[in-house]
Amino acid sequence: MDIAKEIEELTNQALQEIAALGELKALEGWRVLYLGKKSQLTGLLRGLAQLPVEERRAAGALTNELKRLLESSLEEKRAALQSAQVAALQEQGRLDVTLPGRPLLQGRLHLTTQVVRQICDIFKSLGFQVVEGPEVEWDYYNFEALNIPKDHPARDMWDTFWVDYTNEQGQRPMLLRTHTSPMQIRVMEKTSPPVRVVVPGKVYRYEATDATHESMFYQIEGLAVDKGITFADLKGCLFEFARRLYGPDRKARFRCDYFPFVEPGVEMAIDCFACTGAGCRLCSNTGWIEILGAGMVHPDVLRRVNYDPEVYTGFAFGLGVERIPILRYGIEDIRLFYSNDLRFLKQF
Ligand code: FA5
Repeated sequence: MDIAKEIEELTNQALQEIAALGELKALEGWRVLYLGKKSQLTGLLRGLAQLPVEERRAAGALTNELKRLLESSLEEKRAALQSAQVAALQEQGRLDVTLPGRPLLQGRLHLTTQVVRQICDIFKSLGFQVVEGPEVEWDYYNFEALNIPKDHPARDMWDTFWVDYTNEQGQRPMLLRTHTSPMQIRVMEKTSPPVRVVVPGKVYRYEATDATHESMFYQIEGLAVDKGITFADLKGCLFEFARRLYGPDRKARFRCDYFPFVEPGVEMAIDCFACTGAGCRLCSNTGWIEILGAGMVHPDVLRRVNYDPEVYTGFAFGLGVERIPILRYGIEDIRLFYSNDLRFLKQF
């Protein structure tokens, strides 16, 4: 058949049919029939390539015009049917277009994620690299390699969730990490000094919870090992961190503490925001809130990963993340962080 005639017939038929349609669903059927992949129009467009060159140009123009016409008819009809539908609903009193729309809830980063990123940024600017490690950990990395052998009383410092898995020797060697310190060993095993890393992540403790203690919380571990690192570097680095995070007016305090994998060991505390030192429920009446444990890496730990403690020294710290925003915003209970109450989370 002559292509011009075929197009004319197709146009008439398509326009006649669309004019008679009264529903959006039927319009979709019309679209598939006249504009779909298997439509006559698609056949015509495909056939253009086979036409002799002298006919191709005119036939191409006609076919493309048909395509445009069908597409614009489709859009016009769709708009007409939609407004008819709205008008009908309004007439029946089922649609009140003057009602305000329902706002969509907007997601945001969890407060902890925001603080973790902020802390990591501070340490990145001090030359540290960010790495992550496993939450299900071996006893070896969580305890033994950190100078805490089996049956050592220091294990009582970390009430542990053990994984229900027994090895051939009848031992349970797997646990949920109680701190991020196992990553000290993992990083040093894989790298030669100098090392400067921070390790953010979740840790777990089987403990009775209260306003400043959760059974799942975040820590950020820090480790720096090189020739000639001293306790002054530890203090300088952590004071600088506290200044950047809280501003120059906040007081920070170091006191002796014991951790088997450092010597000497310290704890760092910030003056309590709520009572500014007078003593309250949040700081257990001490005026201070402990935010991290730290110290010089123990020579035995260095030896275990084949670092020579006569050549290399280093410092490490482990920081409780939630205590940072607790101090900054005056949050009265750490348990609010992970109880999924949007009224709390939406504030940050
Ligand atoms: C440790 O976990 C050591 N791994 C820290 C360390 C690393 C010392 C490197 C030396 C060198 P500690 O158990 O004190 O230490 O915990 C460190 C910090 O985690 C605390 O200062 C506190 O801020 C936070 N923290 C401890 N227990 C909880 C808890 N139950 N809930 C919320 N934060 C906690």
